[in-house]
Amino acid sequence: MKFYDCSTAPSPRRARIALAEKGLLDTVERIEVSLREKEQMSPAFAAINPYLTVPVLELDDGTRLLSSTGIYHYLEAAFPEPPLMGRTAAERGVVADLEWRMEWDGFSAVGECLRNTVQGMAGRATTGPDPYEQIPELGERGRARAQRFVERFDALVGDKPFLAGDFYSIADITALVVIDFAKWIKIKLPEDAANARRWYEAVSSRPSAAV
Ligand SMILES: N[C@@H](CCC(=O)N[C@@H](CS)C(=O)NCC(=O)O)C(=O)O
Repeated sequence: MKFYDCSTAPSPRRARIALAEKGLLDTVERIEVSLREKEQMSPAFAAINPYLTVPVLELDDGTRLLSSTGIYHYLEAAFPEPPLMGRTAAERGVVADLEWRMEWDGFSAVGECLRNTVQGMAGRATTGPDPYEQIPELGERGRARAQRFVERFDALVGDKPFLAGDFYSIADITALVVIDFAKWIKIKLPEDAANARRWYEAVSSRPSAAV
């Protein structure tokens, strides 16, 4: 398999962690796409992913998976052990609910703030080929949403070892990446968020978190 990666960007980190948890990271050919150099906008990369984003996982039969979600689903189906999306039907539903929350309340909030405020993203307020202008109010709204996300995260974890319960899942992966991504806009877990901090310590000390 070929893995189109960017070592500094949050979304490919989600796929990298999942690959590492499945014990597959060393088996894929990794191709670094420099977002700093705008390599994702090149015609060569557009032929690989017309949405101009990383990660991309290219399977041995040539099928290309163009999102973290697609990659999570493929890995879980093709390499079921260890499970990352729940073991029972109910757990799978709970993980999917949490994963959506992490995407929407977390990832999209931080991205909304960053893309609408950082000067280098002027005219690039969304990913992809369309040149949307920044809207400063959306930057402020994204910051407020991201702040609420970190403040509510402690209650979401509660006294459970992991977000979905007693097992590690893609929801933990996405949440870890979101919380590290939020530092880019200077938003951190509150000092007194004991559950969230205990969870963060546990998930970020797994070997997969450092890949
Ligand atoms: N939800 C998508 C998001 C992919 C995405 O937005 N990736 C960013 C890096 S974190 C990207 O490729 N950005 C390209 C750009 O900014 O032009 C996924 O997880 O695959």
